[in-house]
Amino acid sequence: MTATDIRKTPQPWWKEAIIYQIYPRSFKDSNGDGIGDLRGIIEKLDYIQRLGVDAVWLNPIFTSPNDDNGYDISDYRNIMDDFGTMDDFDELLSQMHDRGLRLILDLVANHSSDEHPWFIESRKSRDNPYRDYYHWFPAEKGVPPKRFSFFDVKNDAWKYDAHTNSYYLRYFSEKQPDLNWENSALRHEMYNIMRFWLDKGIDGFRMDVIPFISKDTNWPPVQVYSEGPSLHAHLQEMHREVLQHYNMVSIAEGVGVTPEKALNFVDPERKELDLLYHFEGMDIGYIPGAYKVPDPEGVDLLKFKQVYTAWDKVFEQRGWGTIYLGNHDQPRMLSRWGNDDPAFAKASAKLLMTFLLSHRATPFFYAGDELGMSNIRFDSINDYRDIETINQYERIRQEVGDLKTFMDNQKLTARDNGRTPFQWNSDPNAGFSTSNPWLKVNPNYKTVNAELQENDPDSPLSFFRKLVALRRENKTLIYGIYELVDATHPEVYAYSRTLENDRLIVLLNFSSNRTSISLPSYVNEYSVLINNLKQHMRRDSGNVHLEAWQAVIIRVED
Ligand code: TEU
Ligand code: CA
Repeated sequence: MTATDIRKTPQPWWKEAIIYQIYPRSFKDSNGDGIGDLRGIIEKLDYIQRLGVDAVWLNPIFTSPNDDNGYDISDYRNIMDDFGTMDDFDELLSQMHDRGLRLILDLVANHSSDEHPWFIESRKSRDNPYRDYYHWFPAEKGVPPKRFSFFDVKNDAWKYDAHTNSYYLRYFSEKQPDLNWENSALRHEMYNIMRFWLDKGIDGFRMDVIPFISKDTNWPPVQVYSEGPSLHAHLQEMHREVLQHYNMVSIAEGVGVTPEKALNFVDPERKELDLLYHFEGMDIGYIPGAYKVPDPEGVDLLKFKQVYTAWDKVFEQRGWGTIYLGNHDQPRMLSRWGNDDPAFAKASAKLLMTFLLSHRATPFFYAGDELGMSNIRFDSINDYRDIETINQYERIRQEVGDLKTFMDNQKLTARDNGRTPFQWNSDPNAGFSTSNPWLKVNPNYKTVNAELQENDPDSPLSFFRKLVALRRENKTLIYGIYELVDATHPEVYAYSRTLENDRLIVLLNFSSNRTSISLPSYVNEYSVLINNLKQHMRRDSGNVHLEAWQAVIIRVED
């Protein structure tokens, strides 16, 4: 897309937006039950607005038994008791809109809770009208063909249900039965649920594991779950029936989607979805094929550069990208990709923000990362609340595996590391709650919290606000062509962003060592737009010298 294209055709709001993700359970507890809630978010809307972000993505807020913290929905048209009431929701939405903030909800359409009325009916008998809302396999036909479950203790996605002598499919927990999208009646139920929330005025949906919704019900052996036979037919029907009728953004959680397949979801010509976020970056630094085992070699920056460069290329002509380094399924980005040692935490937190806000992609920024929140590194399995960790622990225990190594690995990789309560201030429970929180607070909250950083010009929080303003003031950071600089440098990730005759270069030293890199030959003079350290970036002839975790964006001057 050229600069004239951008000027000529008004771009959708979500291309220029920064989307702030809030895990409601951990953001702010307003009624002292130790669980975050909608009124807590309302209390903090001024804070959110002052960040300068444009939209908020809330993880599921719907009625749920919370087997998987809301990703198991038992009533799609009601608010989870823990989080408040529909009146609270209406108040939140209207106050967000008053502040110019958009609201994106989390649509969990691949599966429901087993406590949803549909499933309660479906499991009653083989001829129940709701039977085909789910995937059942009659046991007299033998054992169903292998399907993998992320959360099952034996990774077996078929769960036997004696009442009708059948198995039901669930890629996740046994309380999350997969919905049958090959059944048109179910699809239209889901479209009505989407209209219900869109008619209330929400601004979009993040769609949970949406690539998985289509299944070949002959159950052939498959390795890839994100390319079911009718997947794109379903998404095109969803677009026709619902999405095209609203000014909204549709975002695929692109689990299993490769760069080659991404445009099948978000090429505007296909009239399916708008955005997709991928997982390829999230595999870096883990041993391939093992369950979240950190690579002793750590993060391979060359691989990291290759992945994010490849994903920028996907959207060079059509579609639009997204970028993230943390969310509720990932450990804290500071601990995973930066260095949370106090000597480097501040600099590396700011460097990671600079990475996220300087790509040609919509940034998804996870609440707490603006403070440099880091992994809590639980010692005991009893501290964990995440079904994924708990069931994996049980699997290894049953296999008489190495639980100590598993627990050590979870200190870097567990999802609960990214779900600890938001650190507001140095009051008890970091000001998140007046009573014991549902998940322990990181003990570093006395030194890492929003109140301490609010008026500190050198804090990660202040730096984030500066970056948000910089991105807004420089369309080159949003729309500029991306080009990798020095692909082989082992410590520095550098890339240029060019829009017409404006050229910026982003220089990120992803290491705890001082290093240097030669600037492209076309650089003579430059001005510094932002630097995460007080120290200037030293230059001698064609080289620049970067301190540990130093992040600098320069403008090339003629
Ligand atoms: O995640 C889908 C998914 O693939 C992740 O569960 C990830 O692969 C897993 O966490 C391994 O790290 C979505 C939601 O984001 C996640 O929170 C839910 O647990 C899951 O779907 C089921 O709804
Ligand atoms: Ca609460």
